Amino acid sequence: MDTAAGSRSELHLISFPTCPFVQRPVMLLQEKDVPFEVTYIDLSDPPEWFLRLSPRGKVPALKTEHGPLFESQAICEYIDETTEGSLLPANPYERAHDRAWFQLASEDLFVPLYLMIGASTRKDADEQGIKLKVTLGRLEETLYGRDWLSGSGKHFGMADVACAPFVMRVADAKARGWFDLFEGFPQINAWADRLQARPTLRSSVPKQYAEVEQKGLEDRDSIWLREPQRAETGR
Ligand SMILES: N[C@@H](CCC(=O)N[C@@H](CS)C(=O)NCC(=O)O)C(=O)O
Repeated sequence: MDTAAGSRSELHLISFPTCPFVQRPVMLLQEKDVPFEVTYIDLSDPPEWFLRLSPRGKVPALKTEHGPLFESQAICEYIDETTEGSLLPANPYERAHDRAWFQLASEDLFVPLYLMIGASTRKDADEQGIKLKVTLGRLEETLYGRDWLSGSGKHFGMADVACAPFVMRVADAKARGWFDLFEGFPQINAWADRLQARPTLRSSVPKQYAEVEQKGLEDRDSIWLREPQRAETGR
C-alpha cells in the first residue's frame, strides 16, 4: 500500500499502474490537494476482495467512508462534490458538456489509443489511427476559441481531467518517434501544451508506470516496439 499524500485518508483508490481511467481521479485529487491512499492490484489475477468492491472487475474502485464506488466518472464526481472547490462547471449546460466529453474520451479516445499502441500489426494500428483522427477533428472544432475543454473554456475543469491521460500518452508516443496524432490540429496542440504544463499530468502516474507500460507492450507484441517508425495515419 502506498500513501500518496498525508495519512488517515478516508479515500482509498484501487489501481493498476498504467490505467488511464485511474489516472483521472488521481489527477483530480492532486489538483484539489486531497490526501488519499492507493493499492495496486494485479488485473490478470484480481483478488476476491476487489471483485466485491468493483462489480465489473475494473479499476478504478474507490473505498469511501460510505462504501465502495466504481467507474471513473462516478468516482471523480463523488470526489469533486465531497471536497473543497469544484472542477465541474456550475452551469447545467456546461456541466452536461463536461460529462459528455468525459464519456466520449473513455470510449473514443482511450480505447482506440490503447488498441493503436498495443496493435501487433501496422494495419490494426492504422485502423485505430484513422478512427482517432475523426474524433480529434471534432475535438479540434470544439476547442476553437477556448483555453480549456471544460465548461465555458476559460478554466481548467473536469472535461480536461477526463482527457488528460490520453494527452499524456499521445505526447509519449510522439516523444518515442512512433506517431504524432495531434499533427495538423493547432487548437488541440495548444490545449495539450496547457495540460502538459500542469505538474499533476505526470505526477498522477506512479514511478513504476514506464516499466509496467513497456512490459505490457512487449506482452502484446506491439508493432511500435518492433518497427517504431511512424505509421501512415500518424504522419
Ligand atoms: N468505464 C470504466 C473503464 C475502466 C477500465 O476499463 N479499466 C481497466 C484497466 S485500464 C480494467 O480494469 N480492466 C480489467 C478488466 O476489464 O477485466 C471506468 O471509466 O472506470
